[in-house]
Amino acid sequence: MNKKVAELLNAQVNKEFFSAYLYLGISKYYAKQDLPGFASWYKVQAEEEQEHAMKIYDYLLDQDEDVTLDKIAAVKVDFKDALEAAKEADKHEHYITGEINKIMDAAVEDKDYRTQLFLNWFISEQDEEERNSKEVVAKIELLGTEKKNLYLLDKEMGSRKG
Ligand code: OFO
Repeated sequence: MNKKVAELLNAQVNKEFFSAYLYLGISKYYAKQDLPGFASWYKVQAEEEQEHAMKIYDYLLDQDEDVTLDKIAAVKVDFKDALEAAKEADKHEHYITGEINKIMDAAVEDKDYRTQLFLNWFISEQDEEERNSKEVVAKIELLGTEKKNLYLLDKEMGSRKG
């Protein structure tokens, strides 16, 4: 594998673990706001992000590449309101999509067809994740951030299993 592609994939392992950490912080915020459904939704999301990190980790090792496990940066664990927390997640998903696209650009440039095939899964996953995070923001915007308004949405959020 080309050095640049391997380095970008390696950095993405850290970014996916950071995403897990970020979502755990958001989950913690909602738990403290007595919104267990929201807390559970973001906790499920945090678990998914760890799976993403491990997918890339396994791919690198399968390709006989090395993996460095870098420090994971601290995340925000407090927000102004439910909307700010949901927007943080939405903004982050757009950032991650950009990072995945950069790896794809490098793989295309290197004619690394195997990595392109591997990354296709992440391209569709990002499409889904952007849609999900945008939907949460839109629903909170519709209902407003008062806790009594978020009560029904909290029940719906809590039904997410994976
Ligand atoms: Fe790993 O998909 Fe979100 O960040």
